[in-house]
Amino acid sequence: MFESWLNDSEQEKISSTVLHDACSHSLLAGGKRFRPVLLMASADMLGVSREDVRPIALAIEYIHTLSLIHDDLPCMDDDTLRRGQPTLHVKYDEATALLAGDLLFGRAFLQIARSEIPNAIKAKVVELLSLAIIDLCDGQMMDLSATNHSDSEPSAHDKAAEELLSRHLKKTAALISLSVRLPSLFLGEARDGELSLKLEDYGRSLGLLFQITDDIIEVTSDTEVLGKNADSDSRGGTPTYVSIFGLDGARERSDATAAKARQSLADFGDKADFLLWLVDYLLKRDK
Ligand code: GRG
Repeated sequence: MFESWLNDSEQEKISSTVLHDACSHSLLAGGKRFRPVLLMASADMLGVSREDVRPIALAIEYIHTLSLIHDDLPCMDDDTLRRGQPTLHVKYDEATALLAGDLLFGRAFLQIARSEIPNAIKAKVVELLSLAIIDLCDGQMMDLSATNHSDSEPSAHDKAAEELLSRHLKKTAALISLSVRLPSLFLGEARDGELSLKLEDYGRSLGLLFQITDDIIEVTSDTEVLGKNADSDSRGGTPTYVSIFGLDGARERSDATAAKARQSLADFGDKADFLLWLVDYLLKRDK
């Protein structure tokens, strides 16, 4: 369903076919669509129509995709492979990759602005999306300056673990959590007030689980299965769950985080079945 939304989404006219093709290359390169799937699953659980959240699903995938394009740039992670394809600056050039990312930013907010979402909800969606983008930038900056604390430093391990958590809550969990949380805005202020914290808690745990399992498969999978260069995060010496806690420690943390995610949905009964299944899917994934 999301793929047809993506294909059918209104394309604003731009004169450069290169820029147009560059955006399509990244968007259609076969991402997992994890965030739109979460948004639709949350809408389904809450009884909100998928059609209502369609512009938000598109906006979130645009923002996620642009963050990947920028993340791969030589001034950031300097990566050559993404979604099983050459990264955008490798296939085109750096300027095109930068502009394609910026263009997707514009497209994301255009989707929301031109939608039929009631104005009060629209304003809240824009506010929460903007805060998530700020978190992404902050988390990315932490990522770029993340260092390995030397073992001789007192409480170096705790400090490293604290930094890791804070970095991933922003860089990875913010947009994932927001995808789960946004549909409840359509239920009205009172119901949203009751549910939003539980949805955010689930989303944050799921985002962390996503990152912990990402760190695990970076060392246990190979590049062909991953569709990106294996071990690319630890290449530059950036601390990961595996480098800090070891493989077994990271696995213990993924189990504990999965349990927390399941607990946050306890009040939703069997309506939460798919979101609960996603927790198991993340625990077992190998790419
Ligand atoms: C202006 C939005 C914006 C961001 C600028 C570059 C940057 C700051 C942030 C990068 C954040 C980043 C790359 C976080 C990693 C999140 C993550 C786990 C990505 C992988 O997501 P998947 O596996 O990817 O869902 P696919 O390809 O399947 O969509």
